[in-house]
Amino acid sequence: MKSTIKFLSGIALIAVIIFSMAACDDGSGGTGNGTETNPFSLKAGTWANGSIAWDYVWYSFNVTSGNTYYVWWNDDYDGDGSKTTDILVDAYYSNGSTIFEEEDSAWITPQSFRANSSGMVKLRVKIYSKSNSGTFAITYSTSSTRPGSSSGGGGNSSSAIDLPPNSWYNNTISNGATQTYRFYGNSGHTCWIRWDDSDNSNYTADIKVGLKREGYSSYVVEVDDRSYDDNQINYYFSTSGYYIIEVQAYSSSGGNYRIGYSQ
Ligand SMILES: [Ca+2]
Ligand SMILES: [Ca+2]
Ligand SMILES: [Ca+2]
Repeated sequence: MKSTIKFLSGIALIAVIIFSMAACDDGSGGTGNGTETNPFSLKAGTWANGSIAWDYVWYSFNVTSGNTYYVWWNDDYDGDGSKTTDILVDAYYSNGSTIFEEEDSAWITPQSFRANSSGMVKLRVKIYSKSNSGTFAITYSTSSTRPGSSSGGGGNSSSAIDLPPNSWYNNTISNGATQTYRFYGNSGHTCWIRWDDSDNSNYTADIKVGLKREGYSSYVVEVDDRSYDDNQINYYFSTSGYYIIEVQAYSSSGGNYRIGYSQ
């Protein structure tokens, strides 16, 4: 009896190995059709651009038990502003057990998990609001640093903090320091950059703010206190691309402030 069980489990093991080899990503990415049975395979560190209208879109990658994995997505509200729909994401092991469910955001902070078994993990992307179909991008890595790529819009090689649209980012700054923020500007749109500091509120830092295109040294909006404008810059983008907001501590004593943008 024992030997029969051993034999059968040996067959099962071989079947599992053959199946995982067949399902294994060859490293090029881009296989699959996005269904649950044939998910798009993700390549570590590479952004996959997706679109969704009403159904689910499935992605997969293979994990090794004991290793930690990080998943990011770039969508409307929680991304760099280049994607047009808001998504929720579930993650499952191949046996169906849940890793995370209904997660809304993974841009500034990735969703991470330590694999408790080896094999395929599936990500199920669903649309947050059915009236808002559009684009998103998703990726994973074994490193906690968000992968950069022009295709996914995450190519942040600088120390700039990626700023999601329509939300405040709270920060502190010391005297004489410079801090930078990065976001995606869409051609044909006007962006509003607003901040609260000691000039207009109870925040303690006095900051001055400027705007430049990523990779350029000249400013498209010069660094200025701008308290006479009620702490805001509005700028019309004639060129799409990444822009850098530069914040400089203006007073002798630093402190805290908040900043945000919309377009
Ligand atoms: Ca979301
Ligand atoms: Ca001032
Ligand atoms: Ca100021």
